[in-house]
Amino acid sequence: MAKVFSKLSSIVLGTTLALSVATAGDGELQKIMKKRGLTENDLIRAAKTYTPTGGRDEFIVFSSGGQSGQMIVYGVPTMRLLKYIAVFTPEPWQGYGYDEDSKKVLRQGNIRGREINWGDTHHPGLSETDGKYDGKWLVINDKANPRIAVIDLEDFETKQIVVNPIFKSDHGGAFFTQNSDYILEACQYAAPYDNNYHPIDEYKETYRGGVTVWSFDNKEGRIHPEKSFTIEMPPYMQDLSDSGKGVSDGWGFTNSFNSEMYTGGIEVGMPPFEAGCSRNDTDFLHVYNWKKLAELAKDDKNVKVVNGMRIVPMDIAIKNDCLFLVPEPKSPHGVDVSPDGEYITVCGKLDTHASVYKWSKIKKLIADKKYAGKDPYGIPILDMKSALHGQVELGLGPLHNQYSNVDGEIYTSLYVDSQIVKWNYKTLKVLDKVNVHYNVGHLCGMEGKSADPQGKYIISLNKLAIDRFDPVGPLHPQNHQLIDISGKKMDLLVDMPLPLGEPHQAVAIRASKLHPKVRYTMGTNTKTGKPHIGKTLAGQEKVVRKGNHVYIYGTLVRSHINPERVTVNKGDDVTFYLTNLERAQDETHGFTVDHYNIHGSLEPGETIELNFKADIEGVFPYYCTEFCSALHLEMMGYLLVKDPNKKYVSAQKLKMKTMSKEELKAEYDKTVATNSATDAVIQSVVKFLKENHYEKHQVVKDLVTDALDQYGKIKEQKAKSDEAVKADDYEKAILFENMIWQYMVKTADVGIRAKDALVRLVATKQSSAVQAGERAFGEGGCGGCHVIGKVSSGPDLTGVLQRHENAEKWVADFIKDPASKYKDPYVKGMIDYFNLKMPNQHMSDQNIKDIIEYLKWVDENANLF
Ligand code: CUK
Ligand code: CUA
Repeated sequence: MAKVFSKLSSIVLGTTLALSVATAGDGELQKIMKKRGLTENDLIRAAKTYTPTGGRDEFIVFSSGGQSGQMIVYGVPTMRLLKYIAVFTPEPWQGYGYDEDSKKVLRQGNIRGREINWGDTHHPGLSETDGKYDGKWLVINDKANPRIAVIDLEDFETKQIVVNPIFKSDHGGAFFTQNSDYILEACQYAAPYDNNYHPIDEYKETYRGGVTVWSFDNKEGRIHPEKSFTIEMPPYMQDLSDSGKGVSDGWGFTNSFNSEMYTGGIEVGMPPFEAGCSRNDTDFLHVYNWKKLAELAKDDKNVKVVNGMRIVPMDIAIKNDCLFLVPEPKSPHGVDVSPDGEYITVCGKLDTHASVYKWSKIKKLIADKKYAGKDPYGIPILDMKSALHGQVELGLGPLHNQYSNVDGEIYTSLYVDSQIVKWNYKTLKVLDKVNVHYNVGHLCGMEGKSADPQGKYIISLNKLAIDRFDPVGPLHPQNHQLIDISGKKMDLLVDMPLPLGEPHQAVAIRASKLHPKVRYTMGTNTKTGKPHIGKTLAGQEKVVRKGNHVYIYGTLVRSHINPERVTVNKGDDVTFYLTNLERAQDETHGFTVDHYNIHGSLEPGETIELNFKADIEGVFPYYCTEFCSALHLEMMGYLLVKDPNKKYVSAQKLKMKTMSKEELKAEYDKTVATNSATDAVIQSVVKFLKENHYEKHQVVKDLVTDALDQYGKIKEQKAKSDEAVKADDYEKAILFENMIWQYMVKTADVGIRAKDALVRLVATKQSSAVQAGERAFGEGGCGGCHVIGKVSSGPDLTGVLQRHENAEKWVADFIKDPASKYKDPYVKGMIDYFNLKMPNQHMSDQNIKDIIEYLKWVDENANLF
């Protein structure tokens, strides 16, 4: 323990700003380039994406996780993975699907009573205000099991899953309307709305497509199924959709790829779907007035209800001028509305063109009731030519579009050509193309589908990785490629393999728009945001038995679980209510009972519920599964399950040698002495913090609150220790003194972090030369011998510029060529004292100049070290 203490005090006293990064001078850079075969362009690309440790990203991307049923969060431009968000699939790290409250969310996704534990996520959508991302909510669809999930961007947790009760699959969702009043979800594979069998020969009569318009409360972040409705549509296999915005707000646009209403049947001698679905030259873009339909749907007269879903039948929609069809080149895929809502670009997978429709033209055709005809269901068809602004030849397999901040600029993915095309949807001119690897699906622009696209980057969401990465077996990762679009030519910067599923669409938002919390109000059920019924505060821990059900109200805080022993009978139902008492940032605890297939993740302030039946007899350790502190391994306890019908014979007690009373007393004294020395260190930190008015800086204040929180627990332990001493039980007293030491270490740990942060804040501002100097000091290896504010294996450099005449030059010369001064009596004395010679670090003149600036800054702030 004494050793740990001395290490601790040296950390406290030696608090420095030293950095430790490898050196990289000019010559070094050339060497690395040669060795790694890098070009100058590679270096420029690296500089555009590399972010030094501690740096942040400008944009945050939410990518679908494809068949993983999850979402993937990463940063741009670094392409660093930040999180997987559990959505439709159990995810043990987050406890999702392993604790009761998250299970409730997951089970909202049951379909016809069946638990479904995966999803095929395709299209994430960010909530909008005036068509701009507001950073509040994230939604995503599941194509396989038609569902929409809502994720709260305050904590990145899934809060709601809503099943579409009439669709059998969905695809064209989830798309927010421009003020997030509704979320559009289009059907994919047409099927009967009810759950009954209908022969496929009755496809045209009984199979249906459609678009569900989910009512969303943007304040509360929940979908309200009872206020939602579905627009009945023909079984044309609706595909991608987009909601209008700006001038086209109130309308929705949905593609389709089987206006042939082909029904396949290889086994009965018919050509496969792929042939039959692309027989016609055109399919239909569905254009519908969801806003007007939402009003109509409120009246029971206008709806029929199937499986609880309010459906507006086609004839009602037609009668009220709310549903139209516009021909589009066959088997299209993406449809994307421009930032102002005036242009609607449709890409046909089988057509080399992109077709740009103009909203004002469509609107006029509707107003003038100028129809080119009607489909078999009586839906008016608008004339394609009259609705088009124009078509542009882009290349093979155009799929999806994104917009940038430049007026008219649009980016389109070419699946077959494996290219991205930059073009202008107003002038209909192609501007640039770049190759990607390989077979791109969606693109992700920075807020690129909002009313306020940011430009800067486009991410190519590639389907295949083929030869891009080290082989990992026949199943390859996906590949997201970051492209710089700030220049005239696009420039592919970097690849990122995604090893989780096949992401379809991703959406990006400025990081500055997100404000996630770091802790919950104590005892929160994070899935509801309300106080948890099992909320337990320190001192309230208890075990309650009700019949065969045992309820444990426990707490977790560094580094113990309370209670540490629980005994139940075989066959009992067991409920653990656990609360994480921490307030400190990032102090999550995990919890499991071995063998019982449960796991919880407790973020600071969170309460969770874990349920299981203690159906096997034995001894089951339980423990914290996050390495939360130095004593994390000790954060454990035992669940003992005994069979009430069994007689247990007690084992022979081993005679163990125990310590004498004198030995115990000596150990007690030693422990107390260590504690008071540790306390002195803490007090020195506290003094520093107070003198420098830590309370003026919120970041530091939070850290000090965390530290004092730990320190405040000492009093109670001290009372227990003193009580044990009074009762002559030194063994117990030592244990309580050890507990005190634990709290002190935790206090000091956070206290030092607070001090470091405060030094940064109160020191005079560093000029760029000082910063460069500090970096050079660290990277040049100076910190190996010199610790600012402390004599280490070399002299303290505080005040070094006062120690010599014409000191700036003296120090500069010395760094440049130390050997030239080895004979200088002062230097010689130092060499003898430290038994070390200052080595030549081959610093550039610029580095040396900067270091001198840094040393001046050190002197200015000498009182802080
Ligand atoms: S889809 Cu996958 S590449 Cu579901 Cu948006 Cu086009
Ligand atoms: Cu808490 Cu490990």
